[in-house]
Amino acid sequence: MSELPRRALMGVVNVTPDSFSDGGRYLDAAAAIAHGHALAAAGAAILDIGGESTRPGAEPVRADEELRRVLSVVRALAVESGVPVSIDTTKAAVADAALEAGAAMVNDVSGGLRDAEMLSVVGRADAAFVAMHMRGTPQTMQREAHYDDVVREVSDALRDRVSRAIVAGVDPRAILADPGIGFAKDAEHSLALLRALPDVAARAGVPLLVGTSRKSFLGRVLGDTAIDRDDATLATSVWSFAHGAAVVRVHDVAASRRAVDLLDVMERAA
Ligand code: PMM
Repeated sequence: MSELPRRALMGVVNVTPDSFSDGGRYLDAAAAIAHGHALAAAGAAILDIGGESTRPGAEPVRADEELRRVLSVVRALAVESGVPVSIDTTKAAVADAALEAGAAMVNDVSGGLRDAEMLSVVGRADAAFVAMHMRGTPQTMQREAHYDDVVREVSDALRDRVSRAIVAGVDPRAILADPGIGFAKDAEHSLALLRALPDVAARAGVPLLVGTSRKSFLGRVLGDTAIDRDDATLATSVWSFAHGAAVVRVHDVAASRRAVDLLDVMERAA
């Protein structure tokens, strides 16, 4: 996958019992595959399949269990969905098997830092790579949300992750950087990064992927943690594309697709 589509929506397929918004809904492979088809039909340009929750405090999953959850889903959707499949993992062994099964992209929330083999696996397969920023692990990350200048520190860390990927043989045109909204960031950090997306992209040196979908900061910044997070996600999807993001990762693809199509029409009219 060397060409990334413009303003692509990445649809989330979590094959986990414990993801924060949809844990347990698609744990069965047939349900996950059906959900992937529905997201592709709703306008997802990429399907992101994950078998390990990254919610704060989530229990780690062994590679064999992660593979048991995702591999048949990756294989089926890579062949049948008509859109590229991404594997959301920090483990090189899982990435390797998923790429072998037809995935075209690896989405690594550790940006290639957690597993020393990850970047060479991606490079060898000539796959696309999402380098996300986080600190620590899902167990420890909330304690590490301390920055003097969150935009500069996250952007510089992303640039470093991108450089490492290029050195390891990943095609620079197939790399996306992701500021990692909510990962070792409090609500103010997440807002600051969203406001500065063009700066983050310029400093990171590659196009951005942004993931705000259903995250808790949406309620926190509005002072109401009981809000409908899918509604709030729409505003951030449109904002992210309007400020230069190449890919936005969402659970409710149909709603974001309509909002982003409207953004395109409004921009053309202008
Ligand atoms: N967020 C989650 C999982 N994977 N990957 C990237 N690149 N960016 C994100 O923001 C991101 C991610 C957590 O959300 P989920 O548990 O609902 O999938």
